Amino acid sequence: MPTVLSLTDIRDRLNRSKSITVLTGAGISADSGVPTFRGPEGLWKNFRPEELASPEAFARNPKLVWEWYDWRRNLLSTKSPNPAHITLATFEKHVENFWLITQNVDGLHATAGSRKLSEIHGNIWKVRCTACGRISQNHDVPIIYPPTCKSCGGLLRPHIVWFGESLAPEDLDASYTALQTCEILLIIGTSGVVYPAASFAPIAKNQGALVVEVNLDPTPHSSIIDVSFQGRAKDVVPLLLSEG
Ligand code: BV8
Ligand code: ZN
Repeated sequence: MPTVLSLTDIRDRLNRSKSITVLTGAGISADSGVPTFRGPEGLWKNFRPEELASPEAFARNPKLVWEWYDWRRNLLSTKSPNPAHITLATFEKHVENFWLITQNVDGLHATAGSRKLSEIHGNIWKVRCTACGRISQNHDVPIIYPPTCKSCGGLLRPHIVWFGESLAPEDLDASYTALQTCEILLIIGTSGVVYPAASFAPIAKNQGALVVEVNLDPTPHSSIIDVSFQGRAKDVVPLLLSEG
């Protein structure tokens, strides 16, 4: 009979743990008013991912892809971190080995103060030159199309990992190290359908980590999750990571 661990049990274990890895998805930013991808109000409801978040789409129609990202940047420019982001940024200071892996491109973890962080799908406020590869911050709202590189005049693209593109090796290395060494993996607000992030829970589980999930609904991970808390990230995360 699996032991039933209460929120207090998990909070105490998180407070005592020397090595914690956290994986977040769009659900943690939903409480900041940022639309998720696959929910009823999801971003993808009007488009198929391949239509916009892919190198083929950008090659075919860069203006359309930039219009979609410009719309998202405009929306995000009015959003702020919520208590879940802020709690994680504070908590990282109290743990010997802490790493936060986010699939989100909204930049809200960095804004909240998280520094031990891998933005494995990139960041919507960074652009990359398609000609010379230079990466820079760009907060222009709206974007004046076509956005061009200050160094070489090349066309800029969002510095985001699109479907069919590889993740940055340094982000994968940092993520795998964190997953293979953590005592606890805390998964917050992800539907667990996008790879390679969808393979992260089994990696931690296989090396003996306790896997805890916070989500509104059950997910494909739920079969290997040790403890699942059903609720909003902004409510549950501060309870789990409070000093107690
Ligand atoms: C790669 C940038 C290979 C875009 C994104 C078949 C099998 C295995 C793999 C594949 C396959 N077919 C294709 C692939 C590969 C593909 C993939 O996984 N496809 C999926 C759809 C099957 N993966 C890739 O292409 C990756 N690259 O594999 O490279 C390769 C190798 C060598 C050489 C070349 C290539 C790249 C993946 C990255 C794609 N980019 N984002 C953009 O954002 O503009 S992915 C996109 O989905 C977002 O980044 C998002 O973060 C991510 C995951 O979504 P979630 O974060 O989980 O969000 P979602 O809306 O789905 O879920 C929200 C959850 O929160 C829900 O569970 C909900 O219940 C919950 N929630 C809601 N509100 C709350 C809440 N929880 C708590 N509180 C709340 N308030
Ligand atoms: Zn350039």
